[in-house]
Amino acid sequence: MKITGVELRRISMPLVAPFRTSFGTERARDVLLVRVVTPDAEGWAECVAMEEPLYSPEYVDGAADVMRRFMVPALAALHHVDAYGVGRTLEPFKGHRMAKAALETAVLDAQLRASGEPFARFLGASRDAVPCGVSVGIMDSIPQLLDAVGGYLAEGYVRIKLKIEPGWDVEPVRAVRERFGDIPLQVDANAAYTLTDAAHLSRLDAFDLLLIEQPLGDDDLVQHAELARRLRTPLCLDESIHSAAHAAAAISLKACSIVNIKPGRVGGYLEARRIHDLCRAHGVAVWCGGMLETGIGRAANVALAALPGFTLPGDTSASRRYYARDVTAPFELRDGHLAVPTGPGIGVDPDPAVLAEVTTSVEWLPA
Ligand code: SMG
Ligand code: MG
Repeated sequence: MKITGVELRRISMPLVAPFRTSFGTERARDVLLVRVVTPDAEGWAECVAMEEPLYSPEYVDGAADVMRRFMVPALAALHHVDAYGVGRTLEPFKGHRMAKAALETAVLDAQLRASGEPFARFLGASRDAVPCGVSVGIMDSIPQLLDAVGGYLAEGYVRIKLKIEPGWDVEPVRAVRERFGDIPLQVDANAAYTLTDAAHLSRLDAFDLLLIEQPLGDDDLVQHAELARRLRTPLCLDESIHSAAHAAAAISLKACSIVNIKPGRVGGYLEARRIHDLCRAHGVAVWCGGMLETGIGRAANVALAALPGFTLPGDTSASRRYYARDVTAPFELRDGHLAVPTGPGIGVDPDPAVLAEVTTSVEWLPA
């Protein structure tokens, strides 16, 4: 496959409700969609970089810039490109994994559409539907939180994740446990604590949580290992795992016993699959994280979540949990599950009319 050109399209997607985490409140996503055009097929992908560098160092304008300035020219110069070649070609450029992931995914989508193979089959999926959890933001009050959780449970979500931060941790968890009993429940701190909070965090042990996700800083692997020794609740890493090498280090250090896999964070679905394989071989459970994706990103995540090592429900919620109108046909929850797309490539297409309405800019980068 030779690349004809790459389209960078920005769309503005208002969320159905604000989503508050320890690092800020999302009200709308400014999404960068990538379309790779080849003579055989076109491929789509969604870049998960957020508007501001608060979850990770990447941000959406930076991702567009590094693609435009360095990555797309490097790929466009190749006489032949496939998904494996994207990673090799972009390796000299340090970091920028969300940008790399989007380009690799769009090339993989084009390649699989050309050969008629679904993403899930290419990755090695073993299921045709995946159980879904939902991530519940920090709220202004406990009654508001209980209403939100109650609503999601009524919709059928099989696991609840509560966002926590200092001042919003033990009490909301206790309230949810008291109201809803023995539901599968976990928490995510987005790096809001330090090791000096270990005694406080150990109060969460009383609530039989599935896991505590990323309590400490991104580069605090050693401290996470120490914290894991002091907690009964299993420790899961998100922001700290940028690659299979990081996952290997975390496992060796016993810094976590569970890994949240987000393809964008680790540079793409090929690296995500390597992390899955590594964790599975070590008996470390994995689950698929979320970055408030539209249907484009969600389709590929649901395919990944169907791999055999994804033994915990993911943050792969239905379209309506995020957007009143998705850019693809909406993903809908059935019995707590989302169906894995079966069509070639990511198996979904953006609706051109919706896309036209939400687009804020389009840039064509010819090869
Ligand atoms: O996609 O449902 C989703 C969001 C899941 O909580 C979620 N993501 O740290 O895991 C995480 C956060 C990162 C994005 S917050 C804007
Ligand atoms: Mg997280």
